[in-house]
Amino acid sequence: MAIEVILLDFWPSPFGMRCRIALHEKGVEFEYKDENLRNKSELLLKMNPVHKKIPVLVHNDKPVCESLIIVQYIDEVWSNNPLLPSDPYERAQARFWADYVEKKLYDATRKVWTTKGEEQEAGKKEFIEHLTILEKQLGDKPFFGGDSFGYVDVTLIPFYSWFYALETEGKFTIEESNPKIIEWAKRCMQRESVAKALPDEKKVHGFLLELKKMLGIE
Ligand code: GS8
Repeated sequence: MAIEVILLDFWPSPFGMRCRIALHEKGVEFEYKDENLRNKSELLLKMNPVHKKIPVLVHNDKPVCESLIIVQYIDEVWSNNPLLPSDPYERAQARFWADYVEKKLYDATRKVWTTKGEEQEAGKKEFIEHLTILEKQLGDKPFFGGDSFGYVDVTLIPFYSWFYALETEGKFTIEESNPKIIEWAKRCMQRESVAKALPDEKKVHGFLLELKKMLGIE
């Protein structure tokens, strides 16, 4: 019988991590395939011919692409341990904040590690501004959706595995500006689904240094 669930992924990808966390949360068994993005597999090109990017969830031979769409799909197919709230208004709010993370955070992280001097300072400022807005939204709740771990947490927590690399490259400390985000991240890390899905922060930093070399960034 064909493997029911395959995840085409790349280990340092925050987008891939979202899908891993969601699958772990649901207790879904899956085959994990780590792609070489410089030499993409036939399967990846076939399953995501439009963007040719990971992550791709292949469910019964049918692909689902784009991490946030994949997480929502997982939540709908395996309905145990729901990630999105059932109330339509609450769902809309969760989607709004996931969309905020999506639109703002990745680009800001890139500015922190691909630039230097004034540009890097501006990148750090931007990144912290986004985290501060998210921190306000979190407030005193344990998780973004309240008492239980959910969709916005899944969307944001993968970036935590990049914090050490960003802090080292950017020479700053996120805890100084955003202590509540760090507390929240540590809380998320206590979940098996998250701890299993996120790579070691030093390994991510090593990867980033390699990437910088490859891109010719000093
Ligand atoms: C982003 C996926 C992506 O950038 C999502 O799934 O949420 N919006 C998409 N994937 C990257 C690796 S992570 O940086 C990728 O597959 N890049 C390969 C390429 O661009 O050739």
